[in-house]
Amino acid sequence: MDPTMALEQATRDALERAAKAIAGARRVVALTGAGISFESGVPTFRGPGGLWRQFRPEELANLQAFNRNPALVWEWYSWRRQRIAESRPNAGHECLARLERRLPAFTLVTQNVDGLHRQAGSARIVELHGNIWRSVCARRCGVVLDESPWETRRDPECRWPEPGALPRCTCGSLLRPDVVWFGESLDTDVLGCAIDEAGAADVILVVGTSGLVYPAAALPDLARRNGAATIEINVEPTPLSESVDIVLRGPSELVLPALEARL
Ligand code: BJW
Ligand code: ZN
Repeated sequence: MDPTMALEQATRDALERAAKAIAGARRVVALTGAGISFESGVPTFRGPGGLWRQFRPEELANLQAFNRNPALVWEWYSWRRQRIAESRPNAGHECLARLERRLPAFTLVTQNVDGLHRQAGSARIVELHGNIWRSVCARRCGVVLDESPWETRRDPECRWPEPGALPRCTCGSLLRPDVVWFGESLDTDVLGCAIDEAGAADVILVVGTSGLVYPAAALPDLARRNGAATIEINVEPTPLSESVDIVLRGPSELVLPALEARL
């Protein structure tokens, strides 16, 4: 079935306008959030079935929680890794990977830590909040352990211990997930790159994010103030919906292929 058939007439009109903006753009940025991975089976944070409905962020997604109870935090991240390992990129991820190959300059800025964009074939990716498959030394001695399912190179000194024990760095400190927790600063180079790309974009696609978490949530407005057309793809209204130029209301796994079909 043509994916557009499932979308409202209003969305179909907006799709035409969005496709026109993208086709005329030199530089396109996509900012993605948890919603793009929902159909792949990766839970979002907020909303029905979201992680924050089942778990309290302050008990799991901050440094104080890790220092207080690293075993609990690692248990949660290991469970999430398992969920992600069982998931596959969906039509939305695949579509963005194709847009990167097709458009003159396309950058993917993601808040997601699941690695599904890379698995789908995207290459030019800015991971704002880190990656769940990487661990780093909690004392920041520089050691990084990459356990992505597709990563074959391993640091032989630094690996997961017996079940029940916590992973340790070669320096003796604990390893922690290489993700950005609340209250932690984003990597300066990573954030700088996202700001440069958003500031230079002619079009920014904002896909599957609640637009509540900063500084990521400020990127669409930054792009708009620098002259970009702003397009939101989401199943629900968000605080960003009011200020974007085009709203495409629907699931990204349907809307993105429908948009691509019009390019
Ligand atoms: C679909 C769909 C489908 C579903 N198709 N759509 C300025 C103002 C106010 C506060 C701050 C500010 N600057 C900084 C702050 C503090 C804080 C913050 O933003 N707080 C707000 C919550 C108020 N920010 C920080 O602390 C950041 N650090 C920082 O700025 O450092 C400097 C500083 C420090 C201290 C003080 C001040 C400045 C760090 C933020 C780190 C966020 N970390 C997390 C966890 C990552 C690790 C992990 O995964 O465990 O990142 S929190 C969580 O939220 C995760 C996500 O990346 C992030 C965003 O969530 P996202 O992706 O938007 O998901 P959801 O679930 O919220 O939304 C899903 C959406 O999809 C929904 O809209 C659905 O409708 C939609 N959807 N199915 C399309 N099929
Ligand atoms: Zn170390």
